[in-house]
Amino acid sequence: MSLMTIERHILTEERRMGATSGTFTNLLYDIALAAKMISSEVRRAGINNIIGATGDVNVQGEAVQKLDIYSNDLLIGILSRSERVCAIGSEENAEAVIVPEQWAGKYVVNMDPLDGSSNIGVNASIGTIFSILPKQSEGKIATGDDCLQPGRNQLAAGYVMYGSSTVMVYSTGYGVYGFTLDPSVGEFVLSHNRMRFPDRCKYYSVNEGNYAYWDKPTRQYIDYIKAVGDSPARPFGHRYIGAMVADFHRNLIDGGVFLYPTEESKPQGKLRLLVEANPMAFLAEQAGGWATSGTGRIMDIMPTDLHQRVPVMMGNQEEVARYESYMRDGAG
Ligand code: AHM
Ligand code: MG
Repeated sequence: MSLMTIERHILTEERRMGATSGTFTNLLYDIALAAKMISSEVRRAGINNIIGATGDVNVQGEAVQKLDIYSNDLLIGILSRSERVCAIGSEENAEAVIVPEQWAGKYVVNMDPLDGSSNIGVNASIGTIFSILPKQSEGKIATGDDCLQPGRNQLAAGYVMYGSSTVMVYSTGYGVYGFTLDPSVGEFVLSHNRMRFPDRCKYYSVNEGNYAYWDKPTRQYIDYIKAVGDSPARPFGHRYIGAMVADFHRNLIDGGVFLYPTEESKPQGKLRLLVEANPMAFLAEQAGGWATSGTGRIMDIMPTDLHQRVPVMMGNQEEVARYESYMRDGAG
């Protein structure tokens, strides 16, 4: 039996990228290690809440932390001492974390340590999203601007989904690969080789409760995919978990599109360009799909702010193109 573990796979990918120092491999290992630790904490979340209920102290006498804070602190702790990373942009931190000179490396990581955190309380899927970029500034110490790069600069991106099993999906620009955590041995093992969106778009994922607040072309597009018709076969099924990682993952495997459009009260949508939209857009394109803000390719947007938001539509390439034409010309 030949098992492809994530460690072996990452090593092969680094060679393909022409990188030889091992730094990139080790950076992805670090993320996979953090993912295993977060996964274990996620699996204990209900127990910790019971134990921590009286004074936020668990059985070892440690303070019980909220899962999103735990994940953020863990990832920043591991990455900032690894000597592989110089700056970290996190959804949980107002400013970029700049790694001090003695530990500074050559990569930048933007991340959402625990996305979909409103799902924690109801035992539904959540995820970690990451984006790896090259350092741009001169010198050893990074600046906050190193995090503000367009998505097309990404060297790698991925997510970890804490669902019925824990799955890590990543790409270094040579296709998309998914690994399932075998909790009995603590290894991520290749389970989804060369992931591609199926040609048929079966599902759409959007918070349809906001229909009344969407712009007119978005409403018209959603009306179209819900109407009975052929080529493409409609109506599409509707699936929405409320955690981008889980909604994206289903659409990637079964065929679909994910949307978070603008709303009257959210003129830029809800999702963050650097920590949510760009890494998922990188994966979407690598899996034969596409990702648009409605007016253009997400990965071409020049960021100006770490927490900038962007409207998102991604997945099946043909449907993303159709949505763009609705946004441009209105219903046909
Ligand atoms: P979060 O970063 O605060 O968890 O919010 C992001 C999440 C996404 O995972 C998900 O797609 C979206 O928010 C759901 O939002 P809504 O509840 O408005 O549908
Ligand atoms: Mg998030």
